[in-house]
Amino acid sequence: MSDRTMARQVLLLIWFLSLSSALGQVSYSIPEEMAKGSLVGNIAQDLGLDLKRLKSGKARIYTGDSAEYIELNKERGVLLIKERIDREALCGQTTPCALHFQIILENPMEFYSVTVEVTDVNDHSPSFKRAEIKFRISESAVTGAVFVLERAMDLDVGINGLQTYSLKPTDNFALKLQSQPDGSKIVEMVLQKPLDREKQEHLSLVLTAIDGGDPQLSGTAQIHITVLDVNDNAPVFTRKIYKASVIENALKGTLLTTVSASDMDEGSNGKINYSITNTQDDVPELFVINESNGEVKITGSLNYEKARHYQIHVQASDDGGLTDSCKIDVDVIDINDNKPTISIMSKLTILSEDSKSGTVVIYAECSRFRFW
Ligand SMILES: [Ca+2]
Ligand SMILES: [Ca+2]
Ligand SMILES: [Ca+2]
Ligand SMILES: [Ca+2]
Repeated sequence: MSDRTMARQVLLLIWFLSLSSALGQVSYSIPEEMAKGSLVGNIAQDLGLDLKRLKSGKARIYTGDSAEYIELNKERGVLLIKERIDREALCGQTTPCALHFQIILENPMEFYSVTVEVTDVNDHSPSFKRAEIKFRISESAVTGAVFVLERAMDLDVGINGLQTYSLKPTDNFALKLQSQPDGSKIVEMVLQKPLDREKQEHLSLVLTAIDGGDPQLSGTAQIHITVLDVNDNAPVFTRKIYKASVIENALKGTLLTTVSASDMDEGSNGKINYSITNTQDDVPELFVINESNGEVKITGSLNYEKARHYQIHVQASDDGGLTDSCKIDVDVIDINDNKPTISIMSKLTILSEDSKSGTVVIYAECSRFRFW
């Protein structure tokens, strides 16, 4: 930064007070972080002192107990940066930030008050203490539900300090900022669109904090949301009607068919139990279902002659009590398992010698037990 540019930035105020010794006051304004040796101000000119007087008066800076950031160059009659000034270290969030010191001369004793205002430079980005914020939110959370987010910090002040936030993406959540009396903001996100664990179990959002410097600086925090399951899906059978056929002499334990249902929920909300729900017939005695894998097996003796068809009603239920049902149409296949029986309907008790050829001796009916 050239001296001329510097001079333009310097705000100068001089008051001379009529005391026994000529007491004056001068103020400068400089940005923080100027390099060592940079010009603060032409103190000799601004106080109306010549360089000889500075030397003869052994002009020096008196800061009391505070650190000396600024030095007096008596040869040039100027104040220079002695130590880099960090406004944040010097004043924190206090504004304005200024250095106060005296310039003391002897023979005769004179002293002048000097105030150097240190203005802020946007040399800090807003930042979050935690780079990751985690939430576990139920998929049943209602629209309008509010979740408090973390605030960011920006060590700079004024326009260089934290100004606002943004949240992306905005598919499910919207950002809500609430201004506080102290100027800070409560940062929240509000559920806009219900979550659905079955569609998206994990969401990632980025919260960005932005300051008002030129150029703007920003800091981000990742928001990780795990969507917790609720039992909002019932089991669904792959088919409403299953068909099966079985020979009537099938052994106990023979696999008839396997039914299958699925449930989009997680854990016990999606764990399916199968059961046979017939109550009015002998299906429960003849068939059994494996409650976890849906295998339907023969557990009793079938008999084509007794029943040729069964309808098994099966229910799938999750641990939350949601259900679906299906039926199995079972055809029993006939096996030739009945020996013919002969019933003698009538017989002639006396067979005469002269019976004509062709006389019916025995009328027999041959039948198999059939029910048609
Ligand atoms: Ca700063
Ligand atoms: Ca800043
Ligand atoms: Ca379920
Ligand atoms: Ca669910």
